[in-house]
Amino acid sequence: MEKEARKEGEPKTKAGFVAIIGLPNVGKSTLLNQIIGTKVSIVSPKPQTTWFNVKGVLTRNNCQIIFVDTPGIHDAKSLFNQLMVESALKALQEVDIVLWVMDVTHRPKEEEKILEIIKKTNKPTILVLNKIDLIKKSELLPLIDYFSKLHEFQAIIPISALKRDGLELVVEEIIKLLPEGPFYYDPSQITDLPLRLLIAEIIREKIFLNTYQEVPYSATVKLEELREEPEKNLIFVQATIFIERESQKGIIIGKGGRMLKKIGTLAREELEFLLGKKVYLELWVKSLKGWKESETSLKKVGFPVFEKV
Ligand SMILES: Nc1nc2c(ncn2[C@@H]2O[C@H](COP(=O)(O)OP(=O)(O)OP(=O)(O)O)[C@@H](O)[C@H]2O)c(=O)[nH]1
Ligand SMILES: [Mg+2]
Repeated sequence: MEKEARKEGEPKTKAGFVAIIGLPNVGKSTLLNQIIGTKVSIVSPKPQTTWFNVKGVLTRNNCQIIFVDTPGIHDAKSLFNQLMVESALKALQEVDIVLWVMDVTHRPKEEEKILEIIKKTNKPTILVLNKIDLIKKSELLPLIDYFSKLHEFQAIIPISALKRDGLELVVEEIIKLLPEGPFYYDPSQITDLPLRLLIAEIIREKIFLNTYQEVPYSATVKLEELREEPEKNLIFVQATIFIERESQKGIIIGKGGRMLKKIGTLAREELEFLLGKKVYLELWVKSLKGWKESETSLKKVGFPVFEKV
């Protein structure tokens, strides 16, 4: 997060980091993608979809907002889940502004758990009440009233990330709070996620969307190869899906290979859209017992545990 000093005579710019914080499944990644205008962080109806911090950059005129999407904060028992929550808390420490996203269909008491952590940071915080498309307008005012009494927020903004309702207000409020300073990223850059990791994440999203119970939480994707084949006019992608138990192989591969084919087709279609080229996607499935249980094995499966915020 090093800044270069602004040179004399250059127009004044504003730039800063914003952590998107909240419980799992409240719509943090959806909000980021909708604001940025493209998918940089994967989304699913299941909690704990996001496993590490993902940055999305919005540059508009003389302002640059760097959003840090984080894993949902939850009661973490395993090392893996602790790493997830730690990265969210780390983001909270390092940013200029906090965007607390909550789900209006949850009980307010449930959501309130996050507030203690936010209060401790002492940073300007905007509360975003998400998923207002799911409730009646009359239910909204009491919620705003309830939360406004709990803490002095810079703003409380009801939105529907899914329907793109209220997003402009969120951006405007953040811009008001941005510190003066030079841009951190080239305005053409929209994420810090390396392409290899983004591709692996897109494949993981398809697993998350198509498998159930413990399977989506036991599977991770490592990109093994990414190369252009100009003579065939396509991009060759090879990835390994690591699962925790041999018995899960059957589920990921499916009867007659149908599940793997479905995951592969959905991922390939999205990758072709993303890369603007035909993609040949080859997926392998391997079991690696306890891949979530040590930092060494997490590194082996390509999980970015050692990445800085
Ligand atoms: N109806 C409705 N659904 C939404 C809205 N925003 C997000 N969702 C849905 O909520 C689910 C969770 O969205 P995510 O963006 O993955 O939530 P998250 O907070 O990033 O979740 P984790 O990464 O697991 O912490 C998905 O099914 C989204 O489509 C919204 O405004 N309205
Ligand atoms: Mg997420």
